[in-house]
Amino acid sequence: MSRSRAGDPAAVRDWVRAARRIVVLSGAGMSAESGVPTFRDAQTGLWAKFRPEELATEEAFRARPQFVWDWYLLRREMVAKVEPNAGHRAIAAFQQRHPGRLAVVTQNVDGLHQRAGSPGVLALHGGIMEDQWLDPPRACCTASPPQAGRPPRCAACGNLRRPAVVWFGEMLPARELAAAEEAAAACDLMLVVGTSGVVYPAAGLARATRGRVVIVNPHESDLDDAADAVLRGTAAALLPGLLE
Ligand code: BV8
Repeated sequence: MSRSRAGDPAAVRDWVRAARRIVVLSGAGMSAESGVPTFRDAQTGLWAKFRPEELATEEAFRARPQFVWDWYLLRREMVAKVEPNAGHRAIAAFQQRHPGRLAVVTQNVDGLHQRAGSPGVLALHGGIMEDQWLDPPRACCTASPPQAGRPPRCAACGNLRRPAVVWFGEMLPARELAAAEEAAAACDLMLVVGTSGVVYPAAGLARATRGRVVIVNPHESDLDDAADAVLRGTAAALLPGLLE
């Protein structure tokens, strides 16, 4: 039995006012109005041209390191050119006005919540602007800077640099995931913004929470059935009015 019903922004605004602990669970749609393509929008999604298995996995990187590295470079350059949107800024401003009342849990790797000024962002899938060693680094790897290349590598042993993101089939960072699970369990309201709800364990947080679930999404998502209210609209248009 679906709990979701067409949501009324005024009612949700009252829920926000009454909530002591709020979690925002965001996905790629949170950054769409900043100009960052989402993963699954058919015409523009990052996966429209490729399937996730082809690119966002360790196997894909080991098989075609330059191809995958170049795809991340392209995304890194795009993210570097965009700005947080009114939705990111509304969340950060709310956190400034009400310290400790709202936690951001994001699936996004673009760093836009952090750049908008949100403190303590729980980035479940890492960050695209950083990279790390593909294999555990040896003394030679850390002795000198990686050799330039696509991807860069250790001049001595050939260990490759890889994007510091969580690929499919990889465990999420334990600290961030535990903190996100704790926040979801303790909150009395969860705003699920801009996610198709396809990727786990992140999407599972919206099903595990004790709090009311509100979805902010212009389209249907896999989490609509778990929602107490669905606001059919975009992050930048709706969040400023909800988070006063
Ligand atoms: C794990 C980083 C345990 C990389 C990402 C087989 C083997 C192993 C695991 C699995 C398996 N089969 C399934 C799994 C689990 C798997 C999974 O969930 N697969 C899915 C595809 C079924 N999960 C994992 O592998 C996770 N790890 O389970 O570890 C384990 C370990 C070993 C062995 C077994 C188990 C790791 C998942 C993390 C993957 N990394 N990102 C990179 O970015 O390159 S996920 C990637 O998808 C992004 O992080 C993205 O955020 C995320 C989810 O997508 P969304 O954010 O929801 O984006 P999407 O485009 O789908 O939706 C956008 C939404 O926004 C839409 O609804 C749209 O309507 C809306 N929208 C559009 N515009 C706006 C808007 N909303 C508001 N405003 C707007 N303006």
